[in-house]
Amino acid sequence: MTCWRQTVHPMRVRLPNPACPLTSPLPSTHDPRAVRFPIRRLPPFLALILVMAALVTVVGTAKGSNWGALDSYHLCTEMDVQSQCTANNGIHVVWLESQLMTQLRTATLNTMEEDYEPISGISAEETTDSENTDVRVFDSNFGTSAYAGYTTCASDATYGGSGISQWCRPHILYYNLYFENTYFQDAPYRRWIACHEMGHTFGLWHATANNHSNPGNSCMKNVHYGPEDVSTHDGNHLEDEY
Ligand SMILES: [Ca+2]
Ligand SMILES: [Zn+2]
Repeated sequence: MTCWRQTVHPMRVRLPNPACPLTSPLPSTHDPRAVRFPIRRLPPFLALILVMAALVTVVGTAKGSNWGALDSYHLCTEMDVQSQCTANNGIHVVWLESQLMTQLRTATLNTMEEDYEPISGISAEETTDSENTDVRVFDSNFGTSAYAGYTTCASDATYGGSGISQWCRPHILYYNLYFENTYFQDAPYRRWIACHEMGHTFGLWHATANNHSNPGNSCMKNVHYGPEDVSTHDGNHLEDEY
């Protein structure tokens, strides 16, 4: 969905699409077609109030709600591709099966170290103990109709927490080897999907305009060849939660 539409001549101003959420980005003031708000014509106190209100809005959208087991669609579910919750806390020890496709192993370890470890309150380290682990990583051929990757609760998972903080441990992270010779041959694709699936195990949902201040910057964007890194928004979100 395009969240800004452009009128025809002679005004050529961009107007918000009424079908879009209020969190859509404002038109850039560097864009000569954008409407410039006549703030300088307002009394100073009124201008100040408007600026403060804008700041509150920015802070508010930076904490959008794409995290946790928030509603009936985002719950800890055993062996269900729609499962969405978190492992028990921000400390993840991750076990990777020995026959995991080498390039997927590398992408997974890289996103743990480069994307998630630097986040305050988060730890993501490899373990050789498949039993005492937060996430088990597998690959298998699930066929063409399955997702390229997904996460779910293990069949022997322990459950805990309540409400938004509901968790299951261990999580399972699957890569679908149906795409071994297509998508998975592409390094940017591997970086995106590893960051994306690992984000799910930390409780992140897909980034949309409704729940993320800048979804286009997030590896939680649910598109192939999406961004390869954790967005500032999602990193801040995880710092807040853990
Ligand atoms: Ca843990
Ligand atoms: Zn996803």
